[in-house]
Amino acid sequence: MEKHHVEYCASMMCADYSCLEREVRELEEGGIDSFHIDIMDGRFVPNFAMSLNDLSYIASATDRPMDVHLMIEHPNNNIELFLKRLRRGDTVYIHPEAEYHPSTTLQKIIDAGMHPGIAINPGTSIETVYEMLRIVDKVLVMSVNPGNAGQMYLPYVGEKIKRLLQYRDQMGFGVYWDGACGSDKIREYAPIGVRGFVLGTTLLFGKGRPYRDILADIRKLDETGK
Ligand code: S6P
Ligand code: MG
Repeated sequence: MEKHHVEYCASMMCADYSCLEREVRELEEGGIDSFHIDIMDGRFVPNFAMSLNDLSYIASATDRPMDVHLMIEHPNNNIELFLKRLRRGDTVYIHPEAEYHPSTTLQKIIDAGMHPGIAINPGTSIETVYEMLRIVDKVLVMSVNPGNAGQMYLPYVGEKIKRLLQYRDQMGFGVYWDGACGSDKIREYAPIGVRGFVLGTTLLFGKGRPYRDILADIRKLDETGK
């Protein structure tokens, strides 16, 4: 099997905001692949996380790609607010459950030169997003209900990921993991084809160890994988 580079994204809602500049720098020096920005509206999910200003700041502080996860109702209404703060090659995920015409919103993301993605909730079936799999570059599978960091993994999501992986080559998308990502998940799912993992409180943040050391340990987990 051909080995590919597994991508690790730092979930920035878990970062220490008293020293955000240092957080970004140390994650970058530690070899993080991208910065995951969780945007919430208090309606689609019962929380508020990061703001447009956080996104602008982090995007200005690093050359690494942004990975924007919009947990908001009807993102089409204000997608431009996000797109204008991003660069070509960044990724924007919308939740198809939150949009009447998700493919219209995805087209705006494509037209802006960014990677279109869908994030799918634990309770959302592959069947309901099937047509969109041909349009998107990335599918972010939520293994917790969106809204908070530090939640428990919902075990029924594993089966869905395995089914989704069967379509990935034929339909041309990468599968990404978001929520409660522990080393056991990387060990099991990187070798069978999950392309990237969002790292939050479970593995990366608040551990009292340098990000460089943690990320070096994490990279060893996927070394056997395809
Ligand atoms: C959840 C959000 C995620 C979390 C991430 C936190 O609403 O979309 O990106 O920030 O999952 O990771 P952890 O390891 O604390 O669950
Ligand atoms: Mg997220």
